[in-house]
Order: sequence, then structure tokens, then C-alpha cells
Amino acid sequence: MSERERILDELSSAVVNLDEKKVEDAAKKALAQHIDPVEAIEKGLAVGLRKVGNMYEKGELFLSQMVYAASVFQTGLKVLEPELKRSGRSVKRLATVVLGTVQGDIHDIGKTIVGSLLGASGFEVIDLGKDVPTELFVNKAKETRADLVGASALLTTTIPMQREIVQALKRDSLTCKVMVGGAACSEEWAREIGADGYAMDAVEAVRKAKALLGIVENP
Ligand code: B1M
Repeated sequence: MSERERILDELSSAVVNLDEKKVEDAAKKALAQHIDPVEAIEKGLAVGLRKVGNMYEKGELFLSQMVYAASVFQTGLKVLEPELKRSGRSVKRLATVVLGTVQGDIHDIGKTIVGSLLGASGFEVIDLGKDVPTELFVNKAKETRADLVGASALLTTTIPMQREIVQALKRDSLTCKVMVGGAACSEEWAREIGADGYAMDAVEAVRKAKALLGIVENP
């Protein structure tokens, strides 16, 4: 196992083992070893949190442990985030994105990562937070003349809100694009509800946002 793989594994294991101290140390090591913060998040921290989700689903963990794992994840993220933001500091604003987790859903970790990476890639991100009513997505999109609305949903019970957002924006004749994401949805779902795009992770979200808005990547 290479040093890089070992650190990614430490990040993931620290989340699974609910170890705040280890996650902080591993995140600092990742930065010291110049591991891309996006990779440290996606291939380290997020892998651990998804393992925790699977263990919870199988009844191997209590809800309180899943809550704690999310906070361990955030501790690691706090160490990595400044580097993530620094990488995009000098980029000029490409377009405005209104982003949030849909109403009824309080899962905001993935959405926040997507927002950070969009911000670091030159987008102006207006993050509405979690449990966001459809009306607020629409009003903010109007007020800020957003180019893109991004709606995240992780529960099978809350993905219908993504459809509601697509329909409400259309009803108000807003021409902004809509991107959906989150563990509960898929490319097929995005097509079914008339969203313009779907992304399975934060890196793809940036790529999709650029593609939807016709922003040409620097060679
Ligand atoms: Co909950 N939870 N949770 N949870 N939770 C899931 C989603 C679940 C799959 C766990 C399981 O049972 N295996 C399950 C949903 C089942 C279902 O509906 N099919 C579940 C459940 C059931 C629940 C509760 C109902 C539990 C209960 O109370 N009995 C409850 C719901 C509360 C509510 O929302 N009303 C609940 C609560 C919680 C916590 C509060 C404990 C915590 C959330 C803390 C927080 O977000 N602040 C939590 C967590 C941590 C999880 C898991 C373990 C991890 C989610 C996460 O943060 N992943 C999750 C299991 C799983 O997803 N496999 C689970 C890491 C994150 C980086 O990935 O969010 O997928 P993700 O984001 C990715 C991509 O999806 C994508 O990019 C991100 C970065 O790569 N993406 C986008 C996300 N949004 C995007 C938007 C885009 C584009 C891409 O464009 C706009």
C-alpha cells in the first residue's frame, strides 16, 4: 500500500471508528503529503461515512453512532476545507448557483462539499442550507438571477421535492438550469422529473454545471 493509500484508508477508518483525534491527524497528514483535498474527502472521509451508512442499515450501528460519525467527518472536513477554498481563490466568478438540500431532508454534508467545490471552481454559490422549502429555491433563483439551481436529496421520501422544484421553476418561467444529486437519486430519476442534469459526486457536479452552462474548461 502506498503512503497516499494508507492516509486515505486512515481517513476512512477514523470515520468508521468514530475517532476525532485520528481523523484530524490523518487530514493534516493528507495536506502535508500534498494529497488533493477533493481526493481526501471523496476517497477517504466519504468512503468511511458510506460504510457507516451500510452498517446502520444492517443494524450494526445505532442512529446516535451515525450522528457521531457525521461529526467526525466534519472534523476532518474542517482541516481540509481551507486548502480546498485556497485552490479557487483567484478564479473569477463563472456563474451563480443557488444550492440547497430539499425540504424534509437534513442531510447536508454532500451538498456542502458540492458547494465548496463549485465555489473553488469559480462559481458564486448561494447555499440555502438544508430542509429548504421549494418556494425559497424559487425566490432566491429569481432574486439572484441564478444560472443554475442545485437540489440535493438523500432520502427516498424527499426526492419528490426535486420534481416539485423543477415544476415550480417552470411555472414561474425561470430559465435557469436545474441539477439534482444525492444518494437517493439517479440519472434516470433526473430525466424522469425533467431536471437538466444529475451528478453522482462533487467532481462530476462541477463538470456537469460547466457543461450545462456552456462554460468551456481551460485546456
Ligand atoms: Co441518514 N440516511 N438519516 N443521516 N445518512 C442515509 C441517507 C441512509 C441511506 C442510511 C441507511 O439507512 N443506509 C438512509 C436513507 C434511506 C433511504 O431513504 N433510502 C438514511 C436515513 C434513513 C436517515 C434517517 C431517516 C434516520 C432516522 O432518523 N431514523 C434520518 C433522516 C433525517 C432527515 O433528513 N429528515 C437520517 C439522519 C442522518 C444524520 C443526521 C445522522 C446524518 C446526516 C448529518 C448531516 O448531513 N449533517 C446521516 C448520515 C450521515 C447518513 C449517511 C450515513 C451518510 C450521508 C453522507 O453524508 N454521505 C447516509 C448513508 C449513505 O448515503 N450511504 C444516510 C457522505 C457524502 C459525502 O455523500 O451525501 O451522497 P452524499 O453526497 C455526495 C453525492 O451524493 C453528491 O456529491 C456528494 C459528494 O460526493 N451529491 C450531489 C450530493 N448532493 C448533490 C447535489 C448535486 C450534485 C451532486 O447537485 C445539486
